[in-house]
Amino acid sequence: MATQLRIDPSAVSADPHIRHDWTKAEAEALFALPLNDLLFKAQGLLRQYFDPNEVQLSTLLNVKTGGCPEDCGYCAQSSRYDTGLKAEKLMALDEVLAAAKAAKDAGAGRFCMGAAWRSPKERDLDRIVPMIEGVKALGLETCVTLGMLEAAQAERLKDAGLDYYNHNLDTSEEYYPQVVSTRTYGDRLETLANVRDAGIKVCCGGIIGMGEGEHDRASMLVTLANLPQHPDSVPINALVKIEGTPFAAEAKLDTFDFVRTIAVARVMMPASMVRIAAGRMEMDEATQALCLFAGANSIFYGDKLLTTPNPEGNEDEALLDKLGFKPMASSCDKGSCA
Ligand code: SAM
Ligand code: DTB
Ligand code: SF4
Repeated sequence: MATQLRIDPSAVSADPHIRHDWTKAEAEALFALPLNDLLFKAQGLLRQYFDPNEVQLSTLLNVKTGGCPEDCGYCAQSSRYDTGLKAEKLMALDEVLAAAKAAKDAGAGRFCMGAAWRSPKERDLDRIVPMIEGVKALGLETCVTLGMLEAAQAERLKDAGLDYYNHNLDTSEEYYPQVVSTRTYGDRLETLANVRDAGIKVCCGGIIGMGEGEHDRASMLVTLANLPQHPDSVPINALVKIEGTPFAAEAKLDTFDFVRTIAVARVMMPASMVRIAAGRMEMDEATQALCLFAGANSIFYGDKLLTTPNPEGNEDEALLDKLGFKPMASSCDKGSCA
């Protein structure tokens, strides 16, 4: 469990709030609550498990851009869609470490490296391992998202000192065929199991605003919460509409649907970090403040996500300052990430 938890981690399994037997009806009932009742519940749980005035800051870097063979219908990097993105080679180690150092200097606690791969090859991992080691040596928590992972590959990343692996469910199992056809929901769950079994912390969430219904959002959160362990990090992405992809013309997501998804995630996985992931460029300050009240306690920090813009660091700093939030210390600062 994250070192930032307020309660004794050994007490977590005996904790009635940490459940793995959620039903879809229960999750849908949470979504259906009057907003104030849902927010009150979520904020109360946030306060039991975390300092409510701390926000975890993760910086993203796309170390391998574009040219991906997968057909994920939301993605700028799929070679199946003409999104205007130019494919690039895997970045050089020194460039990655320079970006990580800049992120650390700007106040990030975690550095997440993404690659537009279906799954990494061994020779890819030969290049990723020194990146993990180098970023960790800078005193940052490390996260990578490289696609599907075999058990032995997960072990190799664990040995390199990797803290988190990001692999999202993206949506509900029912809606999933509308989004991706080149890998199954079962493939995703298998990767998550390989990561968990290797002892790497799991970062897993999804995307809201791809035409799914509230029952799909509820269903995805049930799958996440009923995993053998709650993911340590739960990124909730608002779809960033990418020209050329099948979801480019999707209707605008209602703000409160996003806020409710954050709040239900907080209620169902109270000891996990819940992140306002992609989509903050479209959110005004009040919406972001509401998400933070609804139980979110993590953001992507830095002016770029993978291929699309994110608010500038100084804008985020100003907003967090105005709201009285402090950056959460990374486990490295507390001496447990060496
Ligand atoms: N290729 C790897 C994979 O698919 O696992 C790693 C990178 S992938 C881009 C990571 C996650 O980012 C996706 O699973 C999806 O949830 C999220 N994502 C990608 N494009 C997005 C978009 N346009 N809007 C919102 N979230 C997006
Ligand atoms: C996650 O859940 N969201 C991040 C990260 N994990 C890798 C990615 C967001 C991508 C947004 C679209 C883009 O920049 O291409
Ligand atoms: Fe490739 Fe990942 Fe984008 Fe899917 S989400 S197309 S696997 S980069």
